[in-house]
Amino acid sequence: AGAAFAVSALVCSTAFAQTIGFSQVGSEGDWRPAFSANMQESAKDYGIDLKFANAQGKQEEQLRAVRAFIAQGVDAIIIAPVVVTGWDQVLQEAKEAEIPIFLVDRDVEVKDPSLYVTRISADFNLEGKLAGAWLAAESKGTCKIVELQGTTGSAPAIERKKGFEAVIGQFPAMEIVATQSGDFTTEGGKKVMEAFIKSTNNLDGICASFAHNDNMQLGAIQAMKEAGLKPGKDVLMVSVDYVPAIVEALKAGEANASVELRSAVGKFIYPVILDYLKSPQELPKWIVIPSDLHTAN
Ligand code: GZL
Ligand code: ZN
Repeated sequence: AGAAFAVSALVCSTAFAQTIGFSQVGSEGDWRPAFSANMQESAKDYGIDLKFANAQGKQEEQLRAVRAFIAQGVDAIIIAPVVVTGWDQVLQEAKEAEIPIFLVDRDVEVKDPSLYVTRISADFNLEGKLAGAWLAAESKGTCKIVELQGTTGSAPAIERKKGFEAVIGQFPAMEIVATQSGDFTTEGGKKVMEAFIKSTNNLDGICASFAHNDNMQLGAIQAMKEAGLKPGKDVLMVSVDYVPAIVEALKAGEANASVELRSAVGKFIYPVILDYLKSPQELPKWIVIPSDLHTAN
């Protein structure tokens, strides 16, 4: 009877979904909730039982969630790591438990890249380059820029800055004159822009605002309007994500450009994971999801 029970249990479990744990950064801004909704919705299309954990932006919560997934014995774990450092230990524990790790959206810096199967995400460095190239063309290579950085230590903040600077660095008269983190939130962007308005005498001589995401730019737009300035006219406004609220601002002439970051990415992510679970094999360490720049017109 014991053996029969075990066999039927085995048949039963494989008949149902793969169980996958997903440790999500949080719900800051407009892009992340859209990404979360897509991951939860599209999991059903792939017969995946998705265990969703929202860390509210705290890495220790992500580590706790990953350890819980390991204890549960899920088939795979997906992580959108809030910052790039601090992951070696927990990924090592997943490896010892023989649970494959897939990175999405953001990135980690680990000594041993075999600690995760692959990373499926956009190319943040390219996004920074696209924003920089658009601004260089728009400003004809002369522009003093204020920069609203994303979450300190996060891959998008690090790489968007690098990409943007790689392009504007080719123009001697393009320069970031003030930079500060607004942590990817609307409130954070508003506070940072209020500080810039004060420190530059109402953005005197400032040609553009480059924000690592649209939510901080939307906060900046609020701050500028409250100071009687004209975002999109007095100051060029370029950011990343292309969320609905920035599309409205583009239409209203209060923003000028946004690089689209795809949020409907479950259809890229889940097939890779299911194929791997069916037959594990070496995968490229990074599978890139395209981003494209959109302007007002
Ligand atoms: C980038 C993603 C960023 C978005 C922000 O893939 O991690 O985090 O650009 C979000 O809107 O906060
Ligand atoms: Zn598009």
